[in-house]
Formats: sequence, C-alpha cells, structure tokens
Amino acid sequence: MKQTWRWFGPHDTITTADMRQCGVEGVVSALHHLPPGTVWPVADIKARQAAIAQFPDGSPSGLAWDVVESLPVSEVIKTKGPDYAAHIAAYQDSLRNLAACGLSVVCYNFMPILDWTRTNLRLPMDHGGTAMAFDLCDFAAFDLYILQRQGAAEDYSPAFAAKAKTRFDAMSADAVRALQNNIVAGLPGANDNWTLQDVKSHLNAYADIGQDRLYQNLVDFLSEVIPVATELGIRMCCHPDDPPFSLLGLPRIMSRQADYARLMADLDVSANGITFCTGSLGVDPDFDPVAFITTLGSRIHFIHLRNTLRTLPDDGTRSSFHEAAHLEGDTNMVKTVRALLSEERVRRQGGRADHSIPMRPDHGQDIIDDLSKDSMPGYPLAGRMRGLAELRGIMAAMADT
Ligand code: DNO
Repeated sequence: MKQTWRWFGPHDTITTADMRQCGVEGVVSALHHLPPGTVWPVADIKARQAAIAQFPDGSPSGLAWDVVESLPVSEVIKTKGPDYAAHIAAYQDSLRNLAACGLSVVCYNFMPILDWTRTNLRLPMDHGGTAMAFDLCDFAAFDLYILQRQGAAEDYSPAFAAKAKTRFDAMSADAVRALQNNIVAGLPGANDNWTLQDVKSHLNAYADIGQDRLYQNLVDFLSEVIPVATELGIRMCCHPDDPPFSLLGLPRIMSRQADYARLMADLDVSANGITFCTGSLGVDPDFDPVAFITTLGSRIHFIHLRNTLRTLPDDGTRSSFHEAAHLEGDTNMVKTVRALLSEERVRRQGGRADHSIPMRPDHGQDIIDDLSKDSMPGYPLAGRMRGLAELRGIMAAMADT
C-alpha cells in the first residue's frame, strides 16, 4: 500500500516537511475553498500540486498529490434539485481538469446534508489524550431539543428520548453551543458549513427522498460521471456513511458491504469503485473487513485505516462510539492489512497497474503535542503519526512473511 496522508492545503498547520519526517509517501488533498457544484480550474489544481511538491523553504519535498478527497457531490446532485444539469457538467469538467493534471483517484461520498458526524471532539481517554466521539444520547438531545426537527420523536423510543431530555437539561449554554457546532458546522473535509437554519431548510429537500430514491439519485449521478471517468482513466471511489446508520431521519445508502455489492454490480466497471474506510464501516457490528476485501477487493481504489470502539448507549440499531487508537478498536487491523496485502498480490500477479493501493492512516487521537496545539479535529500530527507507524509495522512484518 502506498502510505499517504491527508493534507488540507497551505493553511494546514502540518507541513510537507512534517509529512516526510513521518515517512509519508504521498498526499491526499482537495480544493476546499471551491464550493460544491463549481468547476475546479486547472490553475488551482496545479497550485495545489506545486504546494505539495515543495517544503516550506521552497526545496523539493519529493511528495505528489495522489488522491483527491473529496471532489464533493453537491446537495443539488444528491436531491436532483434545480441546476442539476449544470452541477453534473461542472463535476465532469472538474474530472477532465484533474485528469489533465495527472490525477487519477477521486473519492466522494453520497451522505445527505451532513458529512461525518461526531458529538464530542475531545473526549478524554484514560491515557491522558483525547479522541473524537459520537454519543447517541447527545445526538438525540441535539435532534429533539436543539434542532427540534419535525418528526424527530419517531426516531427514538420514549425511554431514549427521556434519557436525552435529562442529558439536555443538564447541559450548560456553552455545552449546547459546542454540541450544535460539532454537528452542524462541518468537521474538517466536510463539503459544507451549515447553520442550524441551513440544516432545517435542507432537511425539507429530503421530505420525499427515501432510501430507494437516494440510491437511484446516486446511480443517476454515476451514470453521468463514470463514463467520463473511464475515458479519462480516473478511478472514482465512494466513501461509506459515517456513522453507518440513519441520522436526522435521512436516508443512508452506503453503510455496509451489501450496499457496495449492489452498487458495484449495478455499474460493473472498474472506474466505479470503493473507498474502503474501516472506521466508518467498523461501527456496524456485522462489519467483516476480510469478507469485504475478499469479495469486493478488486474495486477498492483507496483505503482509510482507522479504528472505532462501540460504546453505550445504543438503541438496538445505532450505537455510540469513539475513535480508538489504530490497532485498538473493534476492527482487527492485522487481519485487515493481511487481506489488503493479499489483494495487492493478486493485482500484481494479474499485471494490474494499480496494484499499490493508496492508504492513509485516518483520524488520530490527540496525544502529546497535539493537546497543546489546538490541532484540527481528527487530524492531529502525533496521533496520526502513531497510527501510520503502527500500520506500517504490520505491513512491513507481513511483506516479509
Ligand atoms: C473524515 C473523512 C470524510 C471523508 C468524506 C469522503 O475524516 O473521512 O470527510 O473525507 O466523507 O468523501
């Protein structure tokens, strides 16, 4: 696997020199300053490539931009709203421009309104560091008593709603504000930064969109985009829902292996591929990483190695969780890496040019210097470096056996 690192661009507090010192071999980035639905101009893409290719002092970094994460799919496309055709055309043009600059792996997701969702960005861990967490009771408190979403009561049992009310009543005004911001304001890499009001009005657009319709919208989007990607030699890869269950009454369609199996079969070409994120998929107790890789591995174009630990409370279908250290959560990372290396071996034997799959150590706990650096939620230097080092150790040991 090619060991990559997510970099948010020149404003990221982590530098290309830091990345090299962590042993990073390639970079994952996106043009976050361009709103979803607009074309990514060649000049902006080249500027990002140039920034990646140099150290802060201007000397060559030896790094290149390997993976686009993400080329965002606008809400207009997800809901088939007005301007749909213009947004599709912009997406296709962005792909053309990316290909013209030599980029060939493009990640995206099809999560309605909210990208990845956490309720606490700094949950204390017993080692003294912190981790991001999703607490279902806090989320219910937000949904029922802060957002006051219409129909929210149907989403929770009366007993769970009562527990959420007690939780909400005990929150200070600061705690309410923090919870609201964590959920709606957008975590690093999310497409959009919403206000509470924005979320409310966007929810209306989904009033008639259930699971089937959202899936059809995804297929329609890909029917426009995958032929262009195929022609350009671009491998698209869909990121799973994070967390892998419905929130705010919204449909979720890419949460488990069966969802990917269906999508891969419905558009059975290699440009229609997978971002294999063990952190997102791993919140589902039925997730079996080895079965996933054995079945669908040939379509995995990008890998996020990350671990989560399911915690309480849960409501029978949805659980709380926090980000665990990379080798310590519910997903067996040794078995996962072994299966991925075996997929790579099959590709090498079959002469596939894409036999080295880009992976990144996704998220990290805040540890050591991260704690005093106010680092970006989920994307600290030391926590991710620890994760990469541990994963690299597994890869090195297995490559030798
Ligand atoms: C969170 C990330 C997400 C991801 C997008 C992919 O850390 O995994 O922001 O980049 O959902 O499109």
